[in-house]
Amino acid sequence: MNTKRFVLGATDPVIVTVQQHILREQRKHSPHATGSFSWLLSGITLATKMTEARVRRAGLLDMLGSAERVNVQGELQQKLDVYANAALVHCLGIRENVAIIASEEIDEAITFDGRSGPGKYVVVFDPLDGSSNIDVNVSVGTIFSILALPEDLRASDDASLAVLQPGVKQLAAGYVVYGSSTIMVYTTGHGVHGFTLDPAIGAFVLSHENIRMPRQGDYYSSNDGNWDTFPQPYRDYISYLRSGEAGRRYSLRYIGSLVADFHRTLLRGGVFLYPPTDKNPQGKLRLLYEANPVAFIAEQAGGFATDATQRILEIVPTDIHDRTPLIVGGPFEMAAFEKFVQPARRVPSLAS
Ligand code: P6P
Repeated sequence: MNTKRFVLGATDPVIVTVQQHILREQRKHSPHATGSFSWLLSGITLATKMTEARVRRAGLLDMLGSAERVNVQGELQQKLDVYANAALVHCLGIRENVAIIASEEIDEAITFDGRSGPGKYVVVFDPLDGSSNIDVNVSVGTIFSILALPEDLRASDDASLAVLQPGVKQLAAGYVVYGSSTIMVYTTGHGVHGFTLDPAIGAFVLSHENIRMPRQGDYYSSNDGNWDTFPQPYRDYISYLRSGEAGRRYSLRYIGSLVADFHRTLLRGGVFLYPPTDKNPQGKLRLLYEANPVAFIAEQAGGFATDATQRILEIVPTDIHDRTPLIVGGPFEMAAFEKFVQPARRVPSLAS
């Protein structure tokens, strides 16, 4: 019987889905990988595709507006927040290698019974960051962080002990930005890679391999409405960026949705900063499921992320919903920032 040899890529465009990519990365770096991690990641991609379908049709499905409920943050939950959270809890709950999850929308960590021991994971996420922008059609996003379940954790131990790990312990982190296109960006510690959702085939397809932050950008990203309550070193720093002394006059770009503001900073360079303010003296952004994933991605792409006193990734959490100041950007902007906050000197020298 004649058989026709098929040479992959000879005729059809070669596509690499996020599942293929994570398996390839695992085999490259952990030859004995079982695909367990890829199975977990498929739970996240499925949940985000479910959310994306609702985000795209929010106005048609009565998914806009408030769910008339207040979450643990004291923030009015949007209907899409509730849906996005439920999608992630469901899709991760049916992955038997997920032992514990923690969500911005839920006060306590959720433990799935009987799941302890080696090869189990903890997943922390903000199901729909920036949701206050949904009703005005501004980009929103899902942010996630994946940690190993401590093998010595007993079923009787408080689940938060497994969640309260510093960012340097992350095995993987990523986000999905629901913007003009839907893009997933993730890292497992071997570079940063972006995948664009192709609605025609329902798959995240590799579109940005090995993303690197530009050494210097043209934008700073900050809510200057809080200017009067920024600590002086931050005001001096922003004035420096605006002045032209850095070789260009930086423009302000601020969407008010962390995932969108960081995605632009990752691709175009520059700096995003949410300093301490009178209203949020500890900073507004959440350490575990906003700052840590963003910091892991930034550092893997050649950037830096601090709270002005230390690397974000070295902060030891005390509570699932800890807040932190966040300054994250490219090498030039972060080296300059260090000079303005040196008196608080514990920021590791960027030159080192
Ligand atoms: P502000 C959205 O509510 C969010 O948590 C982040 O996505 C965003 O960066 C920040 O808050 C915006 O806060 O105070 O500028 O509206």
